[in-house]
Amino acid sequence: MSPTQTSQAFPPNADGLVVTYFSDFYSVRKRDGALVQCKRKALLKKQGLSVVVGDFVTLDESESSMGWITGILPPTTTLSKPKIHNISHVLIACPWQEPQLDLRQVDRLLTKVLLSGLSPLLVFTKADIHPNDAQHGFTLAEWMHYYTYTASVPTLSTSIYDAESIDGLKATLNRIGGRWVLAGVSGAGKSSLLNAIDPQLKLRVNEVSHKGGRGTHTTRHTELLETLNGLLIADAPGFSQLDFSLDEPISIQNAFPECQVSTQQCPYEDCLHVDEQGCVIKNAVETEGILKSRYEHYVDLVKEALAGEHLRLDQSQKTESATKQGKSKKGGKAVNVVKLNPELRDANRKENRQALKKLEQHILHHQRLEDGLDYDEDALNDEDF
Ligand SMILES: Nc1nc2c(ncn2[C@@H]2O[C@H](COP(=O)(O)OP(=O)(O)OP(=O)(O)O)[C@@H](O)[C@H]2O)c(=O)[nH]1
Ligand SMILES: [Mg+2]
Ligand SMILES: [Zn+2]
Repeated sequence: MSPTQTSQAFPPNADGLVVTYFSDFYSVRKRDGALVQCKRKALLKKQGLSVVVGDFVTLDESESSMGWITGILPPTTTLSKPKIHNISHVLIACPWQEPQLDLRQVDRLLTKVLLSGLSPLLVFTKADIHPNDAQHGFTLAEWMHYYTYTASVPTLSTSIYDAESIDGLKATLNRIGGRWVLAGVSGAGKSSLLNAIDPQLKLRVNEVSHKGGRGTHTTRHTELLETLNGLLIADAPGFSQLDFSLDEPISIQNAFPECQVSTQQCPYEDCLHVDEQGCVIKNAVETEGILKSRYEHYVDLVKEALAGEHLRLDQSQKTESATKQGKSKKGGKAVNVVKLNPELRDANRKENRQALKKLEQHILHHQRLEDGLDYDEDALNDEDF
């Protein structure tokens, strides 16, 4: 990383940028481009401040052999999986084949990215493997068309064996600029893509297991790299599930342009477009260009957000009744409740809790299956110094 390129990205009061962590140490790129291995000052730990890749930090370099991180500048953006701060763009690597195309995962990722205020670029990787075969009803070119024009997401396809596609990706990244992180399942070809963009990076890659059709979690740590032409981009371990803590189910539609309509068109002001009778979006599925599978992914996310909202509601009611004696549960804090269909609204608490428990178990089960038991980036990142 050259000094000039690195320092351009620095806020004036920062001494360094955390580019990765390993074992007990954080690697910090300084203003002059030099790399210094650092530990976190005990005071930061006492204050509960953890250091994350992408953080701008202040340093104490009085010891010659290593540095100490003394302060962390407030991040402008945060992403929890992969854990990284201060990025502006997310390159979502979606393998067309090997591992199997998983558009549910793509829509979850896109939602998380968009609702986090970051900008996505969707890249279908491994475009050399049977691009004209239909998957979930469409060829690669057709899916690209759908995501570009209906879902309004910038979309590219790449193959590491096709120099033209890599040049196209490089040109797009350079045109957009900013600080990037790669996201996508293990084996999607994230590290391979970075090696193709800049062969000097020499990142480790590994074959997708033929038996399970999954990646092997080759990349174990998130690392912010600078490519030959000065682009800051982080490689990250593959993951399948995301920590979703969505505030409001109604916000999910902001990530699905197909599900946005004016209030005149839908009979309900805050329509979730899930179970409401006469909802125009529900009626438009398949008939007017809203793809059934994409709508299903939307509904899944809304239900997940609803489950989260029920939990929070339940918890806040418990707190209210515990702290405000004599006040009925229903008389507690006013909560902005979204409109539910009568079935959901009338379901009793016990049923809700059972449904939520099932949903949580389902999510946990898939997370454990897909993440692999040996992989826990959070645990790795929570090392104490
Ligand atoms: N056919 C084909 N294979 C590719 C392409 N890109 C990557 N691969 C292969 O896919 C496998 C996985 O690639 P990686 O780059 O290790 O994937 P990753 O997303 O970094 O995986 P993790 O580090 O485990 O998250 C390797 O065997 C690569 O050679 C591509 O464009 N076409
Ligand atoms: Mg990798
Ligand atoms: Zn509606």
